Amino acid sequence: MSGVVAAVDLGATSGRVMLGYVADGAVRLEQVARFPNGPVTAADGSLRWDFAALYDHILAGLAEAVRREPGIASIGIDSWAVDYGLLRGDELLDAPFHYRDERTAAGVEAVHAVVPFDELYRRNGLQFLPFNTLYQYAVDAQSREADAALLIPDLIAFLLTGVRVAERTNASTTGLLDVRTREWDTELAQRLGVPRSALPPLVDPGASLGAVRGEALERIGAPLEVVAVGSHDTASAVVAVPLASPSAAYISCGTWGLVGVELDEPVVTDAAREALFTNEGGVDGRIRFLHNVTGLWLLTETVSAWAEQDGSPLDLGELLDEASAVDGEFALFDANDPRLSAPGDMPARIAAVLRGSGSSVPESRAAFVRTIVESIAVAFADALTTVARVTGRHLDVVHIVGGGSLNRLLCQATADRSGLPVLAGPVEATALGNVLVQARAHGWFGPDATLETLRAAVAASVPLVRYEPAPART
Ligand code: LRH
Repeated sequence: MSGVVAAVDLGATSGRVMLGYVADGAVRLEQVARFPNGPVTAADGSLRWDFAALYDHILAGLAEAVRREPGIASIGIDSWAVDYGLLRGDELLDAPFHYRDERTAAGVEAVHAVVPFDELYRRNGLQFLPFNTLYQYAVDAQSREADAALLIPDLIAFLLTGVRVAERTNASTTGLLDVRTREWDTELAQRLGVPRSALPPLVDPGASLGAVRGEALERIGAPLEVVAVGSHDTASAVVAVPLASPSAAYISCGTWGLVGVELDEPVVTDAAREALFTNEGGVDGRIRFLHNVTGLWLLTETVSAWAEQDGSPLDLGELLDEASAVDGEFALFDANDPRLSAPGDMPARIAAVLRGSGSSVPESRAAFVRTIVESIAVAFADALTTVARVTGRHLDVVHIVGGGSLNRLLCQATADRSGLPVLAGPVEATALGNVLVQARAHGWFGPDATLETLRAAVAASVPLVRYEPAPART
């Protein structure tokens, strides 16, 4: 069976509108629009998203999608996790905060004073990340005045359809979802003073949310149905990882590198908590048992700081080629050092982290890039060792999907440092997962399609690049 859907896929550095064509068990994407995204500093100094611009790009992209392909069956929306918009009446109160805004430090203290972290982990299964939504609510006075808090994809779905829901995979990143029942933990919310308005009715990927209406309908030009997908981008990406067995791990590599495996049940042991592993909700009730590694953020921020110094753009591809040619010992740093998480002069910060640990700072830009890539690969390899230890799984391959799958240096370094073969691709895993969940909801994969059916479609449609690990270093 065949058809076409539209995917709105928003990452922390860029957004896309794609058409997804499904026919005979295979899938193909066509990019309709791509637009920049990123933190903006508001007049009060806070770090926010330029949501008005983002929404405008989405409407323009969807209008173009309809113009190119009038037969679109539905729209699905996914984005980065944890961030939300507040509504009063039907109005957005303010531009949503960016999760890298530093206000959350006070939120962490406030939450842990009421519910200690080990109890939180047993309830919500989330690794500690200072920006998890519950910490943001704790310092967001406006959230008490709002009559709804909607995560970014749910907010967009609301603006399109008027329907207020919380899609479950992304809701799992708020910290307020019970890791076992996958329902809101209302008792936890009450203890933390989170208003009920922040807990809209939950829906699962595949649910129909209704048709585009009002001003959005005028802009888009067709009353398209909005279908919930794995609206957390990582959940959609994991749908499109062609995992062949439980021994396969994945790294969804974009701004972040999300390193983990798929499980049927959560693991909330002391070992998992201490290893900083999270149990996020996947599509079809699966668990995304993974660790957040600071990923390409380190590279993109470095390159943009250099471009600013030079007053002209830099070609990352060229820099990576030069970095591949650098030999010898590479200085390494902890990619997850919290000093590297806010936007700013990344080369200076990495240099400070290197010096602080007694390492020398590479002199050339090529060597600096090599140090970044190797440091990310070391963090990936460590997370793979840990996931094998904590789950008791033997791993025999790691898939890298997302933008990082095109970074040959990173893929090879990950293979070398983990000792596992790397299968790279698809690059657009997130949009593919978004498209495939919609397609399944329309019945295009038959009545009994599982995630394995969808992954078989990816395997049949996208060539993967294999990187063998180099013989172990001595
Ligand atoms: C990746 C991602 C990740 C979250 C972070 C906020 O885009 O959604 O899974 O931890 O952004």
